[in-house]
Amino acid sequence: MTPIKGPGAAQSHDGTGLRVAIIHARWNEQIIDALVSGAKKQLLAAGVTEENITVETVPGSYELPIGVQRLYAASQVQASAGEGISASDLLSSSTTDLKTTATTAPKKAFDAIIAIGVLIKGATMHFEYIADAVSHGLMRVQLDSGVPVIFGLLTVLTEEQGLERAGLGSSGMHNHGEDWGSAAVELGVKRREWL
Ligand code: DLZ
Repeated sequence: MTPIKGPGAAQSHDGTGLRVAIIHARWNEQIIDALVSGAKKQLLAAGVTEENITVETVPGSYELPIGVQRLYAASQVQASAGEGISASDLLSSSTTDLKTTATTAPKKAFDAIIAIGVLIKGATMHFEYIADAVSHGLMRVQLDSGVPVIFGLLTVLTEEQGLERAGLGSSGMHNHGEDWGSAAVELGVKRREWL
């Protein structure tokens, strides 16, 4: 029986030819690593090739919106210039530099970007401010740019809640990163159809 909570019955989408970026914060590394692995596993299972998956990091979740924006804009410049570029170059180069960077990777703009972070509530208001800013920032980037940005931000009250949602707890909860990988493929495919 399909559970009430969650995205309903599983849909199958062919990710062949899609190019997807995963950008993740480095805070709360154990949980992050499992979520990134789960997302990547689903991308590969849907037919996205290893060379079409770019993984990049930022220090904390607060940096996710600018990271997504830069990665996507740079990949668009690269695509229009007919060039390839490495993930670290994408984040470190200016737009002008990117036009002359040597080719190392596939040449199309990203079809979807998964932003992954784990915010754990502390004793101050930090959590609320960052969660609000990142949520709005990611939505703004996806609507301004038109590229699907998958919301992989866990906002949990305890470390245990984060571990559970990364499939590392004792309750048997699944790894939410897998859902995000599937969502990226679905949105990448549907976005092409909606053009
Ligand atoms: C500062 C901070 C704190 C307190 N907690 C987290 C967290 O739980 N998860 C996370 O991803 N990042 C955290 N950060 C770092 C901020 O996101 C950001 O990197 C710094 O404030 C620098 O802009």
